[in-house]
Amino acid sequence: MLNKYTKRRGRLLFGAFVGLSLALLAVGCNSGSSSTGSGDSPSASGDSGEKIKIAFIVKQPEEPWFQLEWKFAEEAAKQDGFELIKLAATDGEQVLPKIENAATQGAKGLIICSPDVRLGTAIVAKANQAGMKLMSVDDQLIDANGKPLEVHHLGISARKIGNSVGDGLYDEMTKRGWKPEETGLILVTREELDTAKERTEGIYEELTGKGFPAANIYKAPQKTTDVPGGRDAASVVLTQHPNVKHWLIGGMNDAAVMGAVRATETFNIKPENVIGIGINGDAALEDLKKAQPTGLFGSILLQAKRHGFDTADMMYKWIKDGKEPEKITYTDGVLITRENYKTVLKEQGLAD
Ligand code: FCA
Repeated sequence: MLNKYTKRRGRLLFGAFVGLSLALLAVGCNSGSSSTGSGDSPSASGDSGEKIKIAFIVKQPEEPWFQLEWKFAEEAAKQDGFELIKLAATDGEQVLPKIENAATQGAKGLIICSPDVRLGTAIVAKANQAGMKLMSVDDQLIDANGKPLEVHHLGISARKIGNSVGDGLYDEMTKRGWKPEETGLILVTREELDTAKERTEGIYEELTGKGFPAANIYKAPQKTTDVPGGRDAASVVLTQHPNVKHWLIGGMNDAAVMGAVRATETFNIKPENVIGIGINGDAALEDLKKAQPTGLFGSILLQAKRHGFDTADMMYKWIKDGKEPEKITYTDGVLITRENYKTVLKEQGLAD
């Protein structure tokens, strides 16, 4: 009887010891995590002790613009102490699997520039299902009816930036003394993407508003949004209009305009008869740096840092402190040419 009692008490004591040890171990783990210096708390990271993870999915990883966005998002990761998961989804089919991949890796937030914005509803559903906060960057997500979704977004003031391109083209055309009736505009378009449509409409309205003849504006729809896509689209226009004396070129970004400039070279049109102004300030730099001027006159330099660093930093604060980002943020840009690009890049912290 005494023996039995002692045994039971022994078991109880052993149980209490194990329980206490486990509790101490748990405390130990938690205090260990808060001393990692990452600044994340167990509630912020979801499970105790892990760094917050944020996924950044881009549609064209080969485009310098998206490399810059990633670079600046990395800077935010370093500053804030979160882990950045960089993923590329180059076509619509890759989008949902890449989001799943991010979720499996433990991402608590997702920033996306989708190769197909019409997947908006599915992207929102997938992010919700995975418990990830969601922001779109550059290209706004839309629903099945083409209506923008209420997803936190950071993009460019597309129409205004298009207006700046139109303004720059008109200004340079006037400086060169070209007659509008002897000048054509190749407008490389991508109308299925809203931000692209707004940009090229902005170019169109600015030029026609200044008196440039609408009849001399030739739309060149691009099949792919890269340099070859711009080149092929422009080649069609150049073939159809061999008698135009001078050419202006505009499009949704540098790649589109660079492609069109390359096409004018193939058609043996002299650079002094071509004024191309891009958007982004990325691929265009290649031409601006060349010793001899090409038809690429300039580009509207966008604020890649705000698109990469700010989105990632906003996402981090949203996850960690529950601080919701602005619903919509629009950024603007500034014209760079051979004359000013070095100074402007330096001012913006983008010089090599
Ligand atoms: C779109 C374009 C990019 C860049 C960005 C701001 O995503 O494809 O080149 O202009 O908007």
